[in-house]
Parts: sequence; structure tokens; C-alpha cells
Amino acid sequence: MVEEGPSYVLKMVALGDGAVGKTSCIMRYTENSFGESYKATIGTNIAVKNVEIELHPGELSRAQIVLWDLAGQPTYKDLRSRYMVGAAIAFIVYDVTRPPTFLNVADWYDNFITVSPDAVVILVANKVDREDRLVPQEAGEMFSRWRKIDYIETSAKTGENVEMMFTKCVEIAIRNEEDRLG
Ligand code: G3D
Ligand code: MG
Repeated sequence: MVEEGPSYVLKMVALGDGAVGKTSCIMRYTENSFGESYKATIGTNIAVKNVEIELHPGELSRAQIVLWDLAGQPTYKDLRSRYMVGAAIAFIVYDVTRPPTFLNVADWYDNFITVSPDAVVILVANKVDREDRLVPQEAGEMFSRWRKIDYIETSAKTGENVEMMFTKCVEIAIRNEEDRLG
């Protein structure tokens, strides 16, 4: 028997430079699609995903993940206050074919952690399906060890690791909520 456990609403924000694949990861996760037209929308997009996770044997925790995604080429200034405030989770994406997007990860991280110091953060190396990769795995792992955050390699195109990335941080965020609420 699996019992009804507690339910949570978790805000999750997408961070990272323009065109790294933030929207594509969200589309892959919420609709299992790639290259659809949602990304033409202007402003902040909100997508919702309901998940059920068996964190403790025999008890299902439910969570509604509210995903915030800025359209266009975000700058740090766009990401002040309202966008990042109250986020339980952030995923910071870079494009492994474009080193400058990796070099900006530290700024994205610092900006976010100032606003939401207790949030779960995961670093996402996206577009690993591409043959013209330039940022090696070691670079992402270095950042991950330095800041003590998780690191994962994804392809929104093939779907590789995308679901796992979301599930992983949602699980950690739910555990944090549980600890916080006692
Ligand atoms: P953003 O939301 O971070 O700005 P998008 O990025 O999700 O809009 O993606 C930017 C471009 O990268 C899109 O191409 C998209 O199809 C492509 N892309 C995203 N993720 C991947 C991936 O994992 N692999 C590959 N090969 N391409 C990816 P266009 O051509 O539409 O600009
Ligand atoms: Mg986008």
C-alpha cells in the first residue's frame, strides 16, 4: 500500500545565458517535446509540472513544480527580485559548445544565491549531443566541487538526463522542506 504523503509547491527558476537551452529543457521535461513554438513568447513563461515521488517507502510525496523561464537573452538585471525571490530550486544552464556561457555561470550563481541562499542549485551542461563540444566535463565538475552543488550533463534534444536533472533537484528540495518543517 502506498499512502498519501504531504504535498508541496516548489518554485524553480531557469538561469543561464541566452540560447543555452533553458526553455528546451523545460519543454522536454514538461511536454517531452523539442523545438516547439512556445519559446517565441515574450516575457516570463510559467510552466507547471505535478510530480509524485516516493521518498520514504510506502509514502508518496506530491509536488507541484512551478517553473519560471525568462524569454529572450536574459541579463542579470532582468533576474532581480521578483524572478528569483522565493525559489526553492534553480538550475543554471550553459552550452558546452560555447565557453563564454560557462564562464558566466559563476555570476549567475552568485546573483541567485544572494537572493535565495537556502535554495537547491544544480549546474547543467547542456547540448552534449553536439560534436563540436568545447567545454570539457572537468570544467563543470570543478565548479560543482567548488560551490558544492550538483552537476549533470544533458541534451534537451535527445532527452538525455533531462528528467533525471529535474527529479534530482526536486527530491533534494522536498527533503529540505521536510527538514525545515520538522
Ligand atoms: P534558452 O531558453 O536558454 O534561450 P533555447 O535556449 O531552449 O531557446 O535553445 C536555444 C537553441 O539551442 C535552440 O535552437 C534549441 O533548439 C537549441 N538547443 C537547446 N538544447 C539543445 C540540445 O540539447 N542540443 C542541441 N543540439 N540543441 C539544443 P534554435 O536553432 O531554435 O535557436
Ligand atoms: Mg528561453
